[in-house]
This record gives sequence, structure tokens and C-alpha cells, in this order.
Amino acid sequence: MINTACCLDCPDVCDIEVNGDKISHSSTHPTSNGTLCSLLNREFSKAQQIKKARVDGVEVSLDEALLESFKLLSLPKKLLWRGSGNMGVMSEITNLLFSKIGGTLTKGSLCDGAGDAGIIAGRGVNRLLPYESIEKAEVVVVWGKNISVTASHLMPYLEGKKLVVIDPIKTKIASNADLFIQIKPRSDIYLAILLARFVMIAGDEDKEFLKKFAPSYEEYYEFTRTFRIKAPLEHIGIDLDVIGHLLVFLQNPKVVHIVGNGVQKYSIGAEVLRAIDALAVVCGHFGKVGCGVSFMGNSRLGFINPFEVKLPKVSKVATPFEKFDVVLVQNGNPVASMPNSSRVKESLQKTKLIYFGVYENETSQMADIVIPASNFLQKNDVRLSYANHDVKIVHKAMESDSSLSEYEFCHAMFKTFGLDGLLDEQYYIDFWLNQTQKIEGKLYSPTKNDCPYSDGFGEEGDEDFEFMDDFDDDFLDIKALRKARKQLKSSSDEELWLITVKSKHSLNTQFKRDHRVFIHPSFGFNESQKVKLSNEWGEAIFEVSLDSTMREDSVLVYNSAFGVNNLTPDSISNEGESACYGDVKVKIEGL
Ligand SMILES: Nc1nc2c(c(=O)[nH]1)N[C@H]1C(S)=C(S)[C@@H](COP(=O)(O)OP(=O)(O)OC[C@H]3O[C@@H](n4cnc5c(=O)[nH]c(N)nc54)[C@H](O)[C@@H]3O)O[C@H]1N2
Ligand SMILES: Nc1nc2c(c(=O)[nH]1)N[C@H]1C(S)=C(S)[C@@H](COP(=O)(O)OP(=O)(O)OC[C@H]3O[C@@H](n4cnc5c(=O)[nH]c(N)nc54)[C@H](O)[C@@H]3O)O[C@H]1N2
Ligand code: SF4
Ligand SMILES: [Mo]
Repeated sequence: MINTACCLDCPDVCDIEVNGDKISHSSTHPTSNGTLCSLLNREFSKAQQIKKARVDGVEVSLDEALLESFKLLSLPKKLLWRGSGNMGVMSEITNLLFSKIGGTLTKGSLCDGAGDAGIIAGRGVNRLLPYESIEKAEVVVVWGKNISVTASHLMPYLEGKKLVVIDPIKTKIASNADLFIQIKPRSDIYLAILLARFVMIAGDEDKEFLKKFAPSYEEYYEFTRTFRIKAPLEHIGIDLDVIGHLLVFLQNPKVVHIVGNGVQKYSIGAEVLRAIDALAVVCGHFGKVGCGVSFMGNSRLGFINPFEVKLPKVSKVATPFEKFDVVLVQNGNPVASMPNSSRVKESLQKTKLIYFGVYENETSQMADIVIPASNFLQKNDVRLSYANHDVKIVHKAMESDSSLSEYEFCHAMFKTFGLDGLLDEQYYIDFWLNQTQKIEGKLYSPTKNDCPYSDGFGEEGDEDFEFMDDFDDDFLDIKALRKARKQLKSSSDEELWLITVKSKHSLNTQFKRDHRVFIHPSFGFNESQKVKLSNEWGEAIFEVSLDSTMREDSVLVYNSAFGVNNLTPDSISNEGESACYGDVKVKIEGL
């Protein structure tokens, strides 16, 4: 039996045991209820790995595919586009290859980049809030995070707490909340700003805390006053009673805000996080046990990364693939996961494409060369979490002679190119492990901190919290852009917000995918009816799933659904160079 850890793109980082080809949840995992999540248990176990390398659609040996890859990677302009299919740190070793052969990397994010940028602007550094601190809270406010689906091991920490859920979708946690605000998409920033203003109008701000850690709060109050009350309330779609109700929860001394990706997939995503942080700061809900704002954190904080290289970078959101002779896609499925799929496809068609991945997908189908990658059970690695400070050793639990680990791929390429400088695999693994802290037999990141920001903000804890003093909601500009495009493409009017979220049976575009669109019955469509969603970015066909809990101004499609990113814009957030999947409306037509 081999003890290892799950490397899927999930915050939980479960310990698992592998016996032959049987995977089970490790009994030592602290939040385990003894069962494996259905993603790993069912979907991962069922998924068919790519078994054979291909060149121009013809199956070849791994050696032949590597030789052809060497030829393509010898071309002058080469790009490495890496996704997040496997979260082990060794995934990044391909940076060393690109550094040697002179390539380009990507910058920005399809995931949490906007929120992260907003947090850094306010707090100076994005530190993780440990689960233990969430456990000690009395009130938990969840903004746009579907915890029971996307971070199920956080669920026990919500038990016994007053729960407020702010989400346009009635998620499972929303159904059990003490207060559920079914907010209009993209309006959290106005709610957070209004709440901070009301807290200060009532004189309920934590003056002692603010004087010490955020002395410019009076200026922030002036900033919040520049927003009128009635118009934002109408915009959010709630009335003053709801604000009153929410303010009572915020009066509790122990409040944790748990913020998901949902609130920040917008051009103003960074500012949303800044406004939520500012609300928590105004209430004094920071740097104390049972308080804080939890978002996706930087798991590499405090580590020296041996794979950090200095290379030119292009946007990960609107990547100009056509500018390169060859693109290596590793660990991702950009054709389906990036916004504006039709642009992505067009752009990729103009270059040579090497796909290095575990499964067949839209990107492997377009590739000139396909190299099967080993999955996380078939290689050694180190796994960090973007939700807590745990560090896990990933032990190879299965052999595979039909696929390559990232290290093996790099090793083969270094050899063919006649390069030196790649050290042993164990050297890099130890490089990460040697930086961890060992506490009671478990490994933790060097920045493990039971009560982040208790000394103050900034890298050293000696800085003040920086409030936002302006923000530029360029949605209107996006509208203008749309209008211009619309005239060009003579597309029809868009009406409904397109909300895209994670599904229980898929991990982004891995595993079980579907064609469903969830919509309120009032539109008059029938269950399972085929409909077309369209806008100026493109169109896709979906199957109706009626849901009376939906808002009537929105439709919901899983981010794993086929064709969903035909409909999303490749605009880039104001801060953080992140994708704005939520900045979009669609028109729906029955077929
Ligand atoms: N089963 C499963 N688990 C996963 C993943 C998966 O694909 N499947 N993916 C993993 C990854 S990569 C990530 S980044 C995390 C993401 O985890 P989450 O942040 O939980 O994921 P999302 O599904 O993107 O969005 C969460 C919620 O935001 C809401 N939302 C959308 N727009 C708004 C808005 O304007 N305001 C508010 N308040 N809410 C809004 C949605 O309705 C949804 O309920 O999950 C990880 N875990
Ligand atoms: N509309 C919309 N689109 C979204 C989102 C959204 O909310 N809405 N969410 C975004 C988010 S949060 C994220 S994180 C991105 C994710 O987007 P991507 O990073 O592109 O991830 P996946 O689509 O899951 O692709 C994962 C692929 O990685 C490969 N893979 C798995 N393990 C390994 C490995 O060990 N080695 C190698 N070489 N390959 C491996 C598999 O073949 C798999 O097909 O999608 C984004 N796309
Ligand atoms: S996908 Fe997440 S919940 Fe499931 S085993 Fe992996 S880390 Fe745990
Ligand atoms: Mo993500």
C-alpha cells in the first residue's frame, strides 16, 4: 500500500492510500469522514488516459513523438501554455526547459488572479486563513463560493455557525443559510461598499483596531459616501431590510468571510475583493482568532521556487498563439477552458501544437503531436494547497510505461537538445520539502500562521491596510466594445447573465461533462428542450434543465459544459490580468 495525496485542482489536498489499482481515503486525513469524494472515487477512476503518442494523427512510439517534439521545439518562437490539471509543484519543471531553449511563458490567470491582486493591493500580501480560524468563527459570510461542491472538506467547519450566503444561485449551502441574498450577478462590490458605509454611519466600526491598523478609514468612509443608497440597492436587487438583517450578523465579534471565485470573474474582480476586505477591516474582523477573509491563497508564499525563470511572458487569457512557431500545451485544455473559444481555435490553427496531457480533449484533438502524460498516481511530486498550509509528499503509486512525467519529458528533451543543467528528480523534490516546517510529524509551508495579520498588514506585518479610493467599472466600456462588435457581426440583443460554475462530476474540463443550461421555468421552455445561447462572441447548443430557484435575469451553465466558452469574452480584468468569464450576457432561442 502506498500513501500519497490527491493532486487534482481542488483545495482539499486529501491524503489517499493506493493498493494496486484501488484508491481509498487515508484514515489519517483530519477532515476525512472515511470516504473518497466522488470525483476521485468515480470520475477519476473511470477516466481513460491517453495510451499512445500521436504525430499528425498517427500513433507512434513515445521516442518518435519526442523526436518530433524536439524538431518543433527547435523552431525559433516557442510558447509554453500550462494549465492546472495537476497541482503538483513538479509540473513547473518545464520552465527549466523553456529557459534553456529560449521560449516564452504566460502571465495572468484563468482562475483567481483578479481576487489575488485586490487582496495584495489592500493587505500587501495574500495570506491563507487556516481552517482552524474558520472553525472558531461564530458567523460565516460566504460570497460566491459553492462550498459543498468545490471544497467539500470545508463543510464541517460551517457547522453550528450563523451562515449568510451571497450568491445569484441558490446553492446547497444557500438552502441551509440563516440569510440568503440571491444577489444580482456582478454587484457584490456595491453591497460591500454599502455595508461598510452603514457600519460607519451607525458608529459600529472598530475604532481601536482601525486607528492601529487602518488609520485612513475616515477617507474610506468619504469614498463610500460617493455612492448613493437607493440606486445601488436597486442595482443589487435588495431592499434596506436585508441590509439591516445582514448588519446584525456583522455586529458579532467573530465573523469570517469566505470568498469564492464567483465574485471576481469580472473586470472589477480585484476591487470586489478589496471592498470585502475593507468591510471586514472596518468591522475589526481581521488578525484575530475566528475572524478574517478567506480566499484562494498563494500556496507558494514563503518558498524559494527552483522553477522560477526569467522569460518573456504573454497573456494567459488572450494568448496570441499565432505569434509563435510552436506551442506546448501542458496540463490544460485551453481550447475549452480559455474564454472566447473561437478565437483560441483560430489562433492555434496558425501554429504547430504539441499537447502534453493525460486525457483526450478539445486541445488534444487539434494537436500536431500528442504526448501522453502520467497522472498524479504515476509520478513523484510535492503538493501544496491554495486553502491551507499543508504540504503533502506525492509518492509514485503505479508504474506507467506508456506515459511520461514532466520530469521524464524534460529529461528526454535536455538529452536530445544536448543540454546540461537538469539535476536529479529527487533534488527538486527535496528542494521543496527542505523548506517546509515539520510539526507533530506533518509538513507545513514556511508561512504557516495560525492568526494571519495579527501584527498588521504588509510582508513584515508593519504596514497599514490600504483602502481603495477609486474604482473604474469599465463594464460600460465592455458594452461599447460589444456594440461595436455587434454592428460588425449583426448579432441580436443579449439579455441574460451567463453564470458559469464548477460541477460536482467534473474538475474543470476533466471527467463528466454535459450540455445543460439551467433556467427559470417562466421562459416557457420545456425540460430537455434544445436551445441556442448566443452573443457576439459565438454560440452553443444546450439542453434545458428547468430550475425554479434560478433568477429570471440569468442562466447557469457548468464551466465543463461543451461549448460554454464560445460565449465568454477574452477581456482582461482591471487588475491581476485575469479572465472575466462573468462579464457577459446571452440571448436564448428555442430550437
Ligand atoms: N467539483 C469540483 N470542485 C472544484 C472544481 C471543479 O471543477 N469541480 N474546480 C476547482 C477550481 S479550479 C476552483 S478555482 C475552485 C472554485 O470554487 P468556487 O469559487 O466555489 O467556484 P465557482 O463555481 O467558480 O463559483 C462559486 C459561486 O459563485 C457564484 N457567483 C457567480 N457570479 C457571482 C457574483 O457576481 N456574485 C456572487 N456573490 N456570486 C457569484 C456562483 O453562483 C457559484 O455558486 O473550485 C475547485 N474545486
Ligand atoms: N466559463 C468558464 N471557464 C472557466 C472557468 C469558469 O468558471 N467559467 N474556470 C476557470 C478556472 S477557475 C480554471 S482553474 C481553468 C482550468 O482550465 P485548465 O487549466 O485548462 O484545466 P482543465 O480544463 O481541467 O484541463 C486539464 C487537463 O490537464 C491534463 N492533465 C491532468 N493531469 C496532468 C498531469 O499530471 N500532467 C499533464 N501534463 N497534464 C495533465 C488533462 O489531460 C486535462 O485534460 O478553467 C477556467 N475556465
Ligand atoms: S478532488 Fe478534492 S476532495 Fe476529491 S480527493 Fe482530491 S483533494 Fe480530496
Ligand atoms: Mo481554478
